[in-house]
Amino acid sequence: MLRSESLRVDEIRKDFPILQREVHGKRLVYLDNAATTQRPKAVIDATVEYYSQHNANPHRGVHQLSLEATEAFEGARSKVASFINASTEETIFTRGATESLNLVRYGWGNSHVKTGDLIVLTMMEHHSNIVPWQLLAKQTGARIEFVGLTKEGKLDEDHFERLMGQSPSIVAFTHCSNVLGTINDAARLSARAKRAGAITVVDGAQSVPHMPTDVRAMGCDFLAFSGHKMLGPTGIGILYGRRAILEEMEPFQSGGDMIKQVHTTGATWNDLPYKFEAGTQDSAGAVGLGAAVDYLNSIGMKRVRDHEMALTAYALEQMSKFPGITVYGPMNAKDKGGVVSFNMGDIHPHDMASLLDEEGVAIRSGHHCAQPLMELLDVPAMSRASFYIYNSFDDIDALMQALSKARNVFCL
Ligand code: 7TS
Repeated sequence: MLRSESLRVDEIRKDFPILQREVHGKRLVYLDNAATTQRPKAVIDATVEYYSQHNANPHRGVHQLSLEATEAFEGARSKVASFINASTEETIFTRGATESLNLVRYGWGNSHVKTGDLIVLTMMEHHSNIVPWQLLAKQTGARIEFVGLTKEGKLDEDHFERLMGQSPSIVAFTHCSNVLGTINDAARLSARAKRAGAITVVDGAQSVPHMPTDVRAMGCDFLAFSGHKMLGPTGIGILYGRRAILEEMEPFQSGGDMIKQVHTTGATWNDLPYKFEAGTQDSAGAVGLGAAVDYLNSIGMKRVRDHEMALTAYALEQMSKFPGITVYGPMNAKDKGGVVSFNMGDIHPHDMASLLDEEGVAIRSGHHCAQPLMELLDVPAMSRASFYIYNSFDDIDALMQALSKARNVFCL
């Protein structure tokens, strides 16, 4: 296979201070990007600059610093909104994908879902897109059905279609699986779910960081994602919501800034998006996320996707040649994000990850917060390598070398 890198990885790596360090005396090969990515200096500097020069509470003062903090905070919102082709009113800051999904569960679910309603999820969801709906179902008496998967680890389209025939009220699915890497056709699924009368909730935690995103083209009602999986700080994320739905939705949390007026007899809600941003927000986190968006835009999301596809194709090719390795999910890089989950013989994934760590190779092992999927595939856990813009073909070679070593250690 051609090892042609569409990105200047050697140049990109220089922007990431942490990639300069060693682990156990070895070059750090960071392949745990689906858990969290590393931060470029531009993101670190943007948060330091905000705290050093502009820090105050946005929206709450007329003094210079408060105005500057407001400008920085709202400027970050504009950057994120254009990144996903949304309006700023539809771009709500949250603490991350998990909080975004909980916002929909409370804000929309509490007032719309009734006993006997159907919530449709898929067997490849992260717990963050399962448990909120289970709690909603418990509270309301709704029922949940999970769309099954094909042998290849793709969505069972016939099953999806049958469930759409039952007029669900919510269809929530991941755009890209954090375990199988499977990319779902979010536009097609959203359109079908809408025709069935459902609202559509797309978990974009593993897609927005890795490919061009256009919420209008996707046609979903909600899209949730996290800053820390796209070079940004932890503790900041986004919920995109379609304006008409957000307008009629109840607030999630309540307190300062989300109100228009409060009287002893009641309160009225602020305009969008503030209605859903109660209390002092993580403005430094938002500024950092804005810088992350700038950084990704400077590369171009199409190039990000192409680079990850090339790495994934190479990793899949190497792994399929490697005796004793089982890879989970689609084997064609076009169908998946930069995520390769695998097991080798009966080596426990935790032992595998520890052994790889000794070689400087950071991967994740475990159930990846997708226990229903582990049960479906009948494995307790998996090892997972996941890629981003600063990974190279050399990183995958290092992974394969470490896997060879593991095979020898375990005498397979
Ligand atoms: N949805 C998906 C598809 C995810 O992969 C994750 C995190 C979340 C939601 C939750 O994101 P958070 O930022 O709110 O925590 N996934 C992983 C993972 O695969 N390994 O560590 C975290």
